[in-house]
Amino acid sequence: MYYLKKIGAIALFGFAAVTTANAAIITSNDGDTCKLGVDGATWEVCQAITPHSAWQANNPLGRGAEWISIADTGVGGVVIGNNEDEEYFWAQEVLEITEKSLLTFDVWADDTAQVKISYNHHSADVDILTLGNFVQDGACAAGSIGCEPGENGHYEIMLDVGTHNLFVGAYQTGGSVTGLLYSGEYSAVPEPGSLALLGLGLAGLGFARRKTKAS
Ligand SMILES: [Ca+2]
Ligand SMILES: [Ca+2]
Ligand SMILES: [Ca+2]
Repeated sequence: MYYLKKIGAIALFGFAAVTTANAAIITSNDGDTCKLGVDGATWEVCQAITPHSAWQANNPLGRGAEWISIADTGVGGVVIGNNEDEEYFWAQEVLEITEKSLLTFDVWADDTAQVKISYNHHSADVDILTLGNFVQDGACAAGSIGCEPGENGHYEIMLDVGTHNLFVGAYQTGGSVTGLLYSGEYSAVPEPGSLALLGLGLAGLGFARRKTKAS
């Protein structure tokens, strides 16, 4: 019986090591940096804004994300001019990845957004994940990426070890309010080596169970 407990403990330890390493959440509202979408603009702290009633509510997916902007461009704030040629502002997330990880990420924007990711800080090597959607409906873009519930862009991306910059750029195209909301998380993906170790632990547990039953 002691033998069984010992193997069970080893299997549990292996499982915990696989699932908890290198995990983090990413939200809009926790001291993010934003900059205007013009040449030479500098990064500054983004600010929370008052959401429009048509927008996806704050705290989508339960991680505490809130609507942000580079200025008070929410309900009751200033109104920015339309521009389909250039993002009004960008928000940035810096992801320090220490083990190969799966990033899941959801973005809402008024009126729409471009999303891109770069490997290494200030790298010119940028992958554009989504371009702006300039088809408008009653509230911001028609579909993804828009501001209403269900109009989010959704991403599931494997990230190699290193520093990655995730950029979300908001376009103002339909007048009135403008802003961004995003929520995501990343966690380490088990390497084949640790999966094999976990499998061995579980196999050992099953063997010990059978042995206990027989005796
Ligand atoms: Ca953040
Ligand atoms: Ca819409
Ligand atoms: Ca707008």
